[in-house]
Amino acid sequence: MEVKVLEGVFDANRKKAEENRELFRRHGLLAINLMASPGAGKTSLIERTVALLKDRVRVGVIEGDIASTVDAEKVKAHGIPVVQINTGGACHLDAAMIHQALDHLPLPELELLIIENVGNLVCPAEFDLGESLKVTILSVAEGHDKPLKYPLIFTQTDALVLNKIDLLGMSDFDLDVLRRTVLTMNPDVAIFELSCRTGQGLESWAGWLEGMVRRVKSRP
Ligand SMILES: Nc1nc2c(ncn2[C@@H]2O[C@H](COP(=O)(O)OP(=O)(O)OP(=O)(O)O)[C@@H](O)[C@H]2O)c(=O)[nH]1
Ligand SMILES: [Mg+2]
Repeated sequence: MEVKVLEGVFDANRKKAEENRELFRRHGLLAINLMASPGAGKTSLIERTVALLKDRVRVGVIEGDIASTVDAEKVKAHGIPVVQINTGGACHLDAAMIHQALDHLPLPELELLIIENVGNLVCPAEFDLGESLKVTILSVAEGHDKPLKYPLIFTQTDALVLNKIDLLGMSDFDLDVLRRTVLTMNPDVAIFELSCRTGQGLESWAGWLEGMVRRVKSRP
């Protein structure tokens, strides 16, 4: 019985996600589902990315949190459209929440939509939002063993951002082990090593993202 209930939940989510995907396709919009543990640097990466791209790419953001508008306020200060979703306890965003939030964004004016998921390496991986790309952040402070412990999110992700590389000398984080582990699980993943604190590596990430936006826009 429990299994059937869960299947129903995933099935309903899949249908809504397809509706979102079609909406993004119709508007020529690249939608990113940004996932990571609490504190890995999702909001910091959004702020840095917006600052780098906002003169060239029209960006909108959906902020997902269990509670508060802290992150939405930080991003709003950059002068772009932002919608806050408070899940009220749920540990992830789902496609229906995104569908509702999209009513409050000027979709025809946007080229890139960044969705900050709830901080968690487990539940967000289970729910398709209709996104064009999944991007996962791992920060140096969390340790290089996380892909082995939370394989689904690292196996599915299109890009992995390794954040907080400014802390490399202060921890036992092994970049080679991390790269080898992730590439064994997910050989096509794009890996970016950067620091939202110092700015190192951000140009390369932003350039890749802008290329993805242009690619989606040029699709017939
Ligand atoms: N040293 C260092 N600190 C960073 C870096 N990026 C972010 N931080 C800090 O890490 C903390 C958490 O960053 P956030 O961007 O709020 O992380 P988040 O993933 O959005 O967190 P939640 O939304 O709570 O899940 C903040 O104090 C940031 O200033 C980095 O590259 N290096
Ligand atoms: Mg955040």
